Amino acid sequence: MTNILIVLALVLGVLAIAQLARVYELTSRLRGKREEDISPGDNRLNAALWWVFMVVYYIFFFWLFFRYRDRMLPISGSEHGEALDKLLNFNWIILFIAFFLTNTLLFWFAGKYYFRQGRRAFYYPHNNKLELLWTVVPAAVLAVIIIYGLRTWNEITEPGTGDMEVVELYAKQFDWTARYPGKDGMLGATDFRLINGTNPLGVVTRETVATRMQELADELAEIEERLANEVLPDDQVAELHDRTAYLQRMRGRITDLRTEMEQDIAEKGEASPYLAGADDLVIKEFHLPLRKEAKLLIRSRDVIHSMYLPHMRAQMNAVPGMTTTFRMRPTVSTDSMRIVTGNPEFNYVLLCNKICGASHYNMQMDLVVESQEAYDQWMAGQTPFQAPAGAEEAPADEAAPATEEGTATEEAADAMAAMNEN
Ligand SMILES: [Cu+2]
Repeated sequence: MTNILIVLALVLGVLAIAQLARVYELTSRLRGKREEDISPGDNRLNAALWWVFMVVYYIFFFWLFFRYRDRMLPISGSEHGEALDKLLNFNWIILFIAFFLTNTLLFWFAGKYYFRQGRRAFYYPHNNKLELLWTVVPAAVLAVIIIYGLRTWNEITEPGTGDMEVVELYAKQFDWTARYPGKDGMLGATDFRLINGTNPLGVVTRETVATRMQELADELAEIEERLANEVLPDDQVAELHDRTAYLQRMRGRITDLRTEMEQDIAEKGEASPYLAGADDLVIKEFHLPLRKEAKLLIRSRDVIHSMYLPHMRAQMNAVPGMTTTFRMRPTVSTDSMRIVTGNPEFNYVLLCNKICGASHYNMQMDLVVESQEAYDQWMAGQTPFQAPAGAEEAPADEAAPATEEGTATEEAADAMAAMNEN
């Protein structure tokens, strides 16, 4: 109700102003004054208003600047972030100078050189010195900004050496998953064809390959049975045949993948990435040790996302089909940042910074930066992707243990053979 009243008041207000303007116009016409006649008083008033506008504009600018200062990001939580902040502040100083210089000139000229009867404009068509000045100075300033920016960027994106904490950040619509290399310090190979409910990142191990084969075989057998025993409408039969063809293609590709895997294992032995996946940690938590260099490997399952850690001043696109990287060294722990910001609830947050779909806004994960000891303790409490043989809880129920792999494959082959006869 109040809203309707406000809208009504606004509409009536606009109408009243329009009517007043009309009355003013009519009275001036009655007084024999033409609409386009502008008195020297009008000109003086407008010129003075330019000055007033400038002052109000600057006051408002500073008010906004100080009023919303606390909404800015706190100090950087990472080493390279300090260099980036310095670069940004340097740019701000230049921007402020250019802003005040150009705006003051704009208002000054408009306020000072207004129209006066009988006063002729000064004819000043060209000045080489001035042209040179306003070309060379901005060019030099831009060159400094670009060189300084490139140098900072090169330092940030250097590959880095020495001991680094490797973490994979996997983006999909609409969440993040982290993967740690586990005890062997090596991330396992991945393939998107192996993605299923228990293997969200498609980690390739002998077990996950066997599981996926079994899944395909099961579905093929189920379709086979339906086609044999049920009376179905034609379009559904066609659909099931399409599905069968797809599943068979998929099985062929995973068979290729298995061959590739076995060859790699035969060549490299323990160093093969296909043997490194079982102890990986695939988790919905993101921790980093304080002051240790971290190498983030960023991947995406579906569309382009962006790994964004605003408090760390870190951002990198997550592009399907490739791995992008970002190297950084956290220098402020979560606990310290809570003191710095005066917010006991503060958490570093990993956001998606590409509009990637309907729930993009909610695609986030907390980052905990803690001491090496706390980090090691947290890490020790995590369950590997595939619990070692003999462990109580197997993360993937259907995953056939390595020893039974032969059986699973045989079953799959049987099912396929049955399908192929169709
Ligand atoms: Cu996203």
